[in-house]
Amino acid sequence: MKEEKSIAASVDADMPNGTYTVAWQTAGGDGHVQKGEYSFSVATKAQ
Ligand SMILES: [Cu+2]
Repeated sequence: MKEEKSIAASVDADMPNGTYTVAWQTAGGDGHVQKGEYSFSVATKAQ
């Protein structure tokens, strides 16, 4: 059975519009480094 886990991080509530890249790194149960990155955009009208 695959065990699902998650990581959460908070960000500022009023981030300026733009594209942000999240670079994450952690280790698996056997100590091997796991890492990756993804991007997301903030685009609110009231700025
Ligand atoms: Cu491994």
